[in-house]
Amino acid sequence: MAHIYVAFFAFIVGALMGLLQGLVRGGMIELPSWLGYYQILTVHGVLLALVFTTYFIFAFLFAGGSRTLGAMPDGIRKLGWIGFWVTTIGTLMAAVLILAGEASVLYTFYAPLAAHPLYYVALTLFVVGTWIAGAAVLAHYFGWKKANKGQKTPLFGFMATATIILWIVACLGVATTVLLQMIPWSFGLTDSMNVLLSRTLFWYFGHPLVYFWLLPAYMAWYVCIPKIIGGKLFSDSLARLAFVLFLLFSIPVGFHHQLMESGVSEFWKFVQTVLTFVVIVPSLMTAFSIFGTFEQTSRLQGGRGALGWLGKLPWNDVRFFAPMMGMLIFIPAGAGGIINASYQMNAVIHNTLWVVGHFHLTVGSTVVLTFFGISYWLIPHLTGRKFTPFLNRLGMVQTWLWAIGMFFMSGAMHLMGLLGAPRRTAYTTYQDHPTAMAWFEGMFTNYITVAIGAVILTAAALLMFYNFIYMVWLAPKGETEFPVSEPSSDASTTPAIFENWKLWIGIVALLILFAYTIPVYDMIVNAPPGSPVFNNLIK
Ligand code: HAS
Repeated sequence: MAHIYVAFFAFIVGALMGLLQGLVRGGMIELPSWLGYYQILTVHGVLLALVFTTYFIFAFLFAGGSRTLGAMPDGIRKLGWIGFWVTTIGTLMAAVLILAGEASVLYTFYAPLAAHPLYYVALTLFVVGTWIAGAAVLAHYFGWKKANKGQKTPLFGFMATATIILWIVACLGVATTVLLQMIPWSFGLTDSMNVLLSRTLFWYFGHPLVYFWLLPAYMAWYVCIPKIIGGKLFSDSLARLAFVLFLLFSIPVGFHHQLMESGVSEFWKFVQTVLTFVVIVPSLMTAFSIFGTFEQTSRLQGGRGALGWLGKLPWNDVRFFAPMMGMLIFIPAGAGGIINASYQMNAVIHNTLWVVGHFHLTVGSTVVLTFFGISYWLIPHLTGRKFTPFLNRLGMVQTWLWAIGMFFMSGAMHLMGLLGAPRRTAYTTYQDHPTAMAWFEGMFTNYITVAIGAVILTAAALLMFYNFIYMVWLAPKGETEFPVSEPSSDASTTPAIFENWKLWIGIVALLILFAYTIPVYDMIVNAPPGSPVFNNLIK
């Protein structure tokens, strides 16, 4: 619950900043002089994409671990608390600096934009805190494994372990650039830095970061949804294989965020693009598994014909409906990702609003709607309250509002991006504001449409925040189930090799060395003159 409190507090502040941004870009309001556009964009991105997600994920992993592996031993629980406090100190420091206007560097904090040096210390604490909390998740799982030698581990624990290993390996990149480049540079110990290397280390982390968000949503799809719809998971082995593939292939692909970066040779971009297309496969396997689960379950309940089984799904149960809406949205969102990863098409969409549309569909809809769906049973489960029909109705309305708001906002962002609307700009730097706005005048290619979507989304966010308050303090006392599905028939035949973590970590290391050693060596040896500090650039 401690994680959930921080998550939802960050959520509501971050969401309100999103509203301000939509209205500013729609030309409907002007920010007061003491509040910068990049400052609110940074608050929005950091609070929603980093703080809300990370805290929610740890809440889910800890709760699910206790549910499936047994109560956490005291020592491990203490480790979890230490992780929580270190992360929270980092979060508070970062929040104060952003609000003070000392770190308006957006959630990607690209050099040569510079924040206050303490901001990088705050980020370090954030990452170290999550590592400590992650160590607690791993210790719980490996403790269970030791005590139950030879037995197959519960699927939830297996998936949580893959997610945390992915996170720890991914963070090595961002930790390297922050500790070795940004901290010395921002404290004035070095007077320039290798920006290309820093961006490369960031994206080594930045892409697996999106799977750190996605995998817990997939855990709910694989482990909880089958139970909610009254069935069993289609295949235990297929689910484990998908997570192993994510672990292997989600890291050596960061160059697909740098396809337009001149300092990386086309060969290495090609290699990492191929690997990007490999990491699409486990998502396609997931789609297959989920369809399989839906169809198998519904047919057992009497669903007939090619599509008749659809009618058997519990459409009016928000615990199913919210994640299901996320799944549906992931179909176009994933297709958008495949477009982004295709070199020539990336040249069309890179640095445009299309990318912002893409991540509002992926993390902002697929992942977040799934997290809302989880909240509707996880929070009452933890607070000892009931999942009431009233809460279900509120949840259904909230899900529809979120999906409709996102349709307008993200739809308009995609179209405007295709027409060349740039991302991340308040139009103050390179064109007269009204002239720039006049480029986009269509019904769906308009900043007004983005703003309308943002207003509907804010209504959805406020309702979600009310639902959170209801679930914590107002709902009647009682019990709510933490749904965990039984594995279906093939569970006993799940190959033992999936539990061989040393093997998977070894392969991860080899793939990373293959994809990064030569290009990183090139960047260091042929480094261009370093970039000076531009800390006044965006104030
Ligand atoms: Fe992405 C940029 C490529 C997935 C997030 N991405 C971003 C950024 C973010 C982000 C935040 O190649 C911006 C970063 C920045 O600030 O600059 N992305 C991909 C690819 C995938 C992908 C290939 N992205 C995600 C996910 C994210 C996310 C997931 C967050 C959670 N992305 C890119 C690229 C860029 C990029 C380039 C850089 C662009 C640039 O130039 O700057 C793939 O993983 C997508 C695979 C997904 C699928 C969909 C499978 C569908 C499923 C649902 C099935 C539905 C069912 C329901 C079962 C193939 C699993 C049926 C139900 C019934 C009832 C019918």
